[in-house]
Amino acid sequence: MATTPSDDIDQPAVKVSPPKRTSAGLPGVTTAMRHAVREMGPVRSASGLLRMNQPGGFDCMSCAWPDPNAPDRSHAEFCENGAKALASEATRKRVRPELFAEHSIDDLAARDDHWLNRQGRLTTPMIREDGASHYSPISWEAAFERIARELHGLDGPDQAAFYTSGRTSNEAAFLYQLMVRGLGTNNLPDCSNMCHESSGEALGTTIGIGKGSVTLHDVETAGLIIIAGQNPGTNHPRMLTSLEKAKQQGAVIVAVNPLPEAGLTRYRNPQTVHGMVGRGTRIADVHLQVRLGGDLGVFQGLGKLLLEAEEAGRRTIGMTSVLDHAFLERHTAGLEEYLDGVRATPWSDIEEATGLTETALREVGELLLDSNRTIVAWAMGLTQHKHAVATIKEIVNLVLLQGNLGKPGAGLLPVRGHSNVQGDRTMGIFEKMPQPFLDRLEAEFSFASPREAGHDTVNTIRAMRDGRVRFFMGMGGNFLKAAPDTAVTEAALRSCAMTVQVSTKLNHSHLAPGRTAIILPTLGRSDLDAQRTGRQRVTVEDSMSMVHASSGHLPPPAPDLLSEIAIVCRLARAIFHDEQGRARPGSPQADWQAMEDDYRVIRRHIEAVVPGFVDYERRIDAPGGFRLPHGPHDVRTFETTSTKAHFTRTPLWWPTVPPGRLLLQTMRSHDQYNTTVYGPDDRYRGISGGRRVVMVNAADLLELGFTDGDVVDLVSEFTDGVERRAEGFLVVAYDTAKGCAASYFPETNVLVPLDSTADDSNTPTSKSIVIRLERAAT
Ligand SMILES: Nc1nc2c(c(=O)[nH]1)N[C@H]1C(S)=C(S)[C@@H](COP(=O)(O)OP(=O)(O)OC[C@H]3O[C@@H](n4cnc5c(=O)[nH]c(N)nc54)[C@H](O)[C@@H]3O)O[C@H]1N2
Ligand SMILES: Nc1nc2c(c(=O)[nH]1)N[C@H]1C(S)=C(S)[C@@H](COP(=O)(O)OP(=O)(O)OC[C@H]3O[C@@H](n4cnc5c(=O)[nH]c(N)nc54)[C@H](O)[C@@H]3O)O[C@H]1N2
Ligand code: SF4
Ligand SMILES: [Mo]
Repeated sequence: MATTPSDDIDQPAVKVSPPKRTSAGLPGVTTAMRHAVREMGPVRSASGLLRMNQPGGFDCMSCAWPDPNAPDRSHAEFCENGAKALASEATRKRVRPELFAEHSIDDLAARDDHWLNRQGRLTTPMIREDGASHYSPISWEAAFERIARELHGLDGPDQAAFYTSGRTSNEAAFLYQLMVRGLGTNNLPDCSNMCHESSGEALGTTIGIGKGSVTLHDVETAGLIIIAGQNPGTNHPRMLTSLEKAKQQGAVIVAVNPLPEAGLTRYRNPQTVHGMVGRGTRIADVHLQVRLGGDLGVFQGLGKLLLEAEEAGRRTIGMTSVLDHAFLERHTAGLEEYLDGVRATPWSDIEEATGLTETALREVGELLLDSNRTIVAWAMGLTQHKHAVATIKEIVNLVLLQGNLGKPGAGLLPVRGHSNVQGDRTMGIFEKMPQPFLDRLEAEFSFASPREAGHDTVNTIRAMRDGRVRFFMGMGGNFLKAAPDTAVTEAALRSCAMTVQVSTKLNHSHLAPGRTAIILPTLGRSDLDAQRTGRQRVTVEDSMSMVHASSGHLPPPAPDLLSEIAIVCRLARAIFHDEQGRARPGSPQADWQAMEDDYRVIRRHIEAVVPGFVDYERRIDAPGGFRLPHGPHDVRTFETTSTKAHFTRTPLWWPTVPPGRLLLQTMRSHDQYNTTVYGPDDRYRGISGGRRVVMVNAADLLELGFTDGDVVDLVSEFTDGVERRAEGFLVVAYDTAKGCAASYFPETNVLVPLDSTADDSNTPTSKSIVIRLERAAT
């Protein structure tokens, strides 16, 4: 039986107060400044915050929400959580070799995520030798040499896997994938596999491009915006500014969420004086309190209502019918089959799947008829379910019906998480990159790229567990804590011959070492990056395909820290060059030294390999950068097999839960960035002082025989018969949909079975875990 590590049981005194109805505003600004000044001191705080998201400054490292056009930017173009992310990265605290000498790996492993993060920035390359209890310092060159030697000693390149988290710049990501493919493997798992993979898969197969279609201008001029499975007040705070603008121009907003999230109910914009003191804007006009996993039913129900209205001879506002027949005829395929499916789905099933009434859905159906510019936005509440891909395809169906794709103010908006997760994909961080990309990569660097698909995240864990992968490298991220089934993932990492982590901060992935383990500290976004040819800039791509420059300016935490790019270039030289410094036969023909010295050289290679980057260097001189082409949005072209957008017919499915059990979602608090815990509070939800909390509907508690304030174990039940257990959670009666519970990740990742993944995207189903509550042993 799997249990949570006892280290996490760090629950000073949980306090629960009524959830907030308003987000941000003055309390948000105060919290942000407190964090910033405590970590960075007043001078660094001011200097850092004023250059965040500004032309010539650095891109916020937190989420992937885009920046407004340069003329529309304010001097403080950041939010509370952006400020916390900067404070965490630009802290003045340092992890020095002494910390590793003082604390054994086991000792550090017993600390919680918050404690580890508080130790500060990593400064020195460290190694854990086979059998050692502690990490000790190693020189950069020796570290690269050890890694290269380990890689050369493998039976084949597919015994290695190279993870990427989504903060890595375009330039670093491009070189990293080149190095990995140069070695001969496509084992490039990334955080996207656990995040928006379902969106990429659904959009790729239906509209021919796995990215969202809308621009910031579209959001601000939409007539109706449906936000499903997303908590922007915490995770994409500046989205609220755009939503507020949209509302001022008459947009109606619908939230589809099992929880009444604060930012969606009322929002105070801290960037306007009015926002600081006023009552704020009510963002969502309608809240559909859907059951976890009920969204396929929601979108099928809405499609059914549009069909019904069409058959009744009604019209979408500004159109001559409900459906956009000209668009459907010209640009789509599969409409009839889809409509047959929708017709055949009974309302009783839709009501059961969603936990909503037909009447509630009818209200939103009317809103759809009142708008000819509709956007659907979504995030993890939709992507991390067994039927996530089908659900997102159902969103595409709904959007296509009224022609809401490729016209202003309308479209599809998967809101990305990590600040450059979309860019990393564009650069080739993908275990199954399309063949034309590999063709161009080969041509540019005169080598033979591997062609067979590699391992994604879940398959990497399986391969390590089974001894097929023996080398793991993480370019950022915290694989151990972000991945599902913590106990299995930990054993998998520990079974490797070598693990290597390129990191800014200490985390638990450093503390589940392979036989030999190496930590390579690196520069973050806000750090000045100076190379032989001078100060460098890197580029990133946001959720809306805008590519722009980012350059840090703060003095780095240690003088000899290397950038991610320098790390890849030096490691590649160690791998691909022989003792005489000559390139080994078959390796990519690349001048790694020139690329390390001058990042413009990397961008020239990117320009040759990745479509849409023509005139790269000049176009990032523009303050907001440039937008990559998006066929469906820009010109209504679809790179699918039929050159049309595809409707999909999916039988209605929803997760069912045996009696006495609940469906658990694992989500983020307001005080964390994924596995980085900034503090123990979740202000908007009224929870403070601890994270081991499970929110359950009061009626469910009554039925299950528990009360608010009980302490319970969460026991996950899965078809593999293994009982996974997370101990000691405080029960909080909370306004969530009936039958559903909510708790925070990463403490609950121990409950997510490795084999419970989404169909077609293999994303762990972190938002639907069947659990039972058990009274905790006292
Ligand atoms: N401050 C901060 N910002 C972040 C992050 C962070 O950790 N902290 N993480 C970044 C990353 S990598 C990502 S991917 C994004 C994540 O951004 P979100 O997707 O907003 O993150 P989650 O906390 O997982 O929230 C999921 C939301 O979906 C709802 N939900 C859960 N299940 C369902 C469902 O079945 N149906 C519906 N309709 N709703 C559901 C939850 O109630 C919650 O409101 O944020 C990014 N930004
Ligand atoms: N149960 C559950 N599990 C989930 C999720 C969920 O909702 N529920 N969400 C999933 C999602 S959406 C995601 S994206 C993943 C996130 O998975 P990851 O991206 O792997 O995790 P993070 O916590 O963002 O990684 C934090 C670490 O990144 C390192 N880091 C920070 N900045 C930099 C940098 O600039 N360079 C380098 N090299 N390192 C840096 C620091 O050392 C820090 O400790 O987690 C997934 N796991
Ligand atoms: S909305 Fe996201 S990108 Fe913008 S400042 Fe806030 S955390 Fe950073
Ligand atoms: Mo994510």
